[in-house]
Amino acid sequence: MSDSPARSTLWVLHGPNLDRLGRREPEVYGTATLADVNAACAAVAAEHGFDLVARQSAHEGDLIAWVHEAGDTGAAGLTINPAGYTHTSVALRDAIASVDLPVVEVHLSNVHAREPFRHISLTGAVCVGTIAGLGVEGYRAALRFLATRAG
Ligand code: DHK
Repeated sequence: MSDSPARSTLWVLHGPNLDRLGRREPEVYGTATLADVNAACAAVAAEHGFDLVARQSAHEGDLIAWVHEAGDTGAAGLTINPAGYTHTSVALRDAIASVDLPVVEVHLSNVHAREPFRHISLTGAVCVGTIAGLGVEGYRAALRFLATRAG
């Protein structure tokens, strides 16, 4: 895992409150910590010969800048859990649409089985696809898909 971009990188971006995984509503989000999620992603990336760049922020502008950076540095693909911004952020959606980069949206929980406001994703429509409800396995599946697609 690395925090600086290089060629042959896969990226994973985590939105607000995901730094609290493991102790945040574990009945909804599970018991894996963010470090566990990133380790699982790094393992899948390494299996396929990629470095992983993993970052988390509660700030919309950080996520937007990192989407641009992933695109501008030639990343092979990006997995993003925009968390609450999924349902609110036109700006993050526009950032994803602005880069020439395959992006997969992941949610730990099955957002479709939750409150109606979580049924709408502004960001999902500009992603290659969305995985929801599979917990950490959803990140692994997204990384595998992006690595295979790039390879
Ligand atoms: C994470 C969040 O923080 C919520 O705001 C989303 C998503 C769902 C998840 O399931 O990973 O609604």
